[in-house]
Amino acid sequence: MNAYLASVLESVKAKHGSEPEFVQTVEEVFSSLEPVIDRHPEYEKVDLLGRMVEPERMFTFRVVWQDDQGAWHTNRGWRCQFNGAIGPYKGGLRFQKNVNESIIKFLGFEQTFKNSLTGLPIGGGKGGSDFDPAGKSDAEVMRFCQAFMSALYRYIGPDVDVPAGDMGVGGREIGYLFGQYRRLKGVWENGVLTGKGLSYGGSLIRPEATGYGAVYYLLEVLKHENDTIEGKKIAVSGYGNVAWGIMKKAAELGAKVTYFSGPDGYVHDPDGIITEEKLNFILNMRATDPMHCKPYADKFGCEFVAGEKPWGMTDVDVNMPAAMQNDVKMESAVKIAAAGTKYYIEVANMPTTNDALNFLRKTPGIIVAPSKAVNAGGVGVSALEMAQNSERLVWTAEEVDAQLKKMMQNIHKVSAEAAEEYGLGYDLVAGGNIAGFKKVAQAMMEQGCF
Ligand code: 2IT
Repeated sequence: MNAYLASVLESVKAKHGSEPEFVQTVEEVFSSLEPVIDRHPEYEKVDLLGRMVEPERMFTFRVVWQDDQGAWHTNRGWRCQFNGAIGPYKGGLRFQKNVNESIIKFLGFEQTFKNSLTGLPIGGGKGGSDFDPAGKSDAEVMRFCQAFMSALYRYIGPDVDVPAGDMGVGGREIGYLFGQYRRLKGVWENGVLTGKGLSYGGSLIRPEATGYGAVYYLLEVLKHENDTIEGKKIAVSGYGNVAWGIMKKAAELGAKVTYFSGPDGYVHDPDGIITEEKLNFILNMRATDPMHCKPYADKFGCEFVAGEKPWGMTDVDVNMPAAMQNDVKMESAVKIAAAGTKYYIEVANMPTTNDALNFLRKTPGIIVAPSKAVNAGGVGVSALEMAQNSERLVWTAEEVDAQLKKMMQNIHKVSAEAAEEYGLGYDLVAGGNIAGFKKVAQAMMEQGCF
């Protein structure tokens, strides 16, 4: 690694010893930037990387709410406004028990480059809370969301910072958050949040966008390899909104998801999750039981393997980790390499540990695509939702879907071209990092020191 990159990385490690996820993501992005930093000595002169690893602003707040029994609870809330050089901060809110500052910061850093890759004017941000949605009543979720927004509303806005959903935050939570924002501000500014319901400014295809976008990106990879999607078998992890979108689009295009997983283990359905009945069962299972996917196996009479992950199967063509960070560790990567499955398409944010990712990238015959490119269709359609809100217009599902597809084709293209430009061959991981970085770097340089 070039000396400047290494010195910034060292200082990140020294400053963030207790934030392993954040250090991991900085290390991952930096590992692709050496040729860019060598070609642009002007970046070192103004310490551009030292600036880039420091969020422009990040705050922590208290969120106090009352449960249905009248007991009071105090949670921590965060919003990280990581980089606003190319547009208003944009990124989701994650409500999950294990959320902490390191996780919010890693997601905000990733989001900056991902949002840049969409080609749309959105900066990087992320937020969330250590609130645990499991087992909470609807009224409790509403009171929590109202308390969360009461702390956050002064610091966001359609031209300032536009939160959305992430794990634990779906349409219901966005509705309560927006209701409270409107109540407190007394204005109709629905461009302040994305992932809204259709009745108050949501976009068609937003719920499907991340999963559909991932499959559109896969199509581009297959095209590059003179391959097609028909008949392909896919293993995904997770069964949330994103995995569901992958299942739906894959089925529509003649492929099928045959493995998926939950925290309790994995399900193998050799017929594929391709019928409306199965897809709807997944949606409902997610809404009612986010911790167990076994009910699917019970209902449709297929195999369930408790406590295991769906990696390293010899009867799939594509692996798509779509559950959470660091889901695929070295042990799983070794199994995937042994199975020789050609396409490794990351979907969740940072689903692979750095050692496992580097191992897979070096394994001959495996093509690795990085999540910050593959899952960018979600936030990309969020930006299209913002555009519709500011135009006071509603686009048809066909229009949004066509734009999403074009966006994913372009993300693949600029990634492949960036890798090519630096003599790296068809390296989508390095290409995605470089292409995402270049636009943010240029905007920061042109805007002067900040
Ligand atoms: O990780 C992500 O890109 C998201 N959770 C979506 C963010 C957004 O603003 O739609």
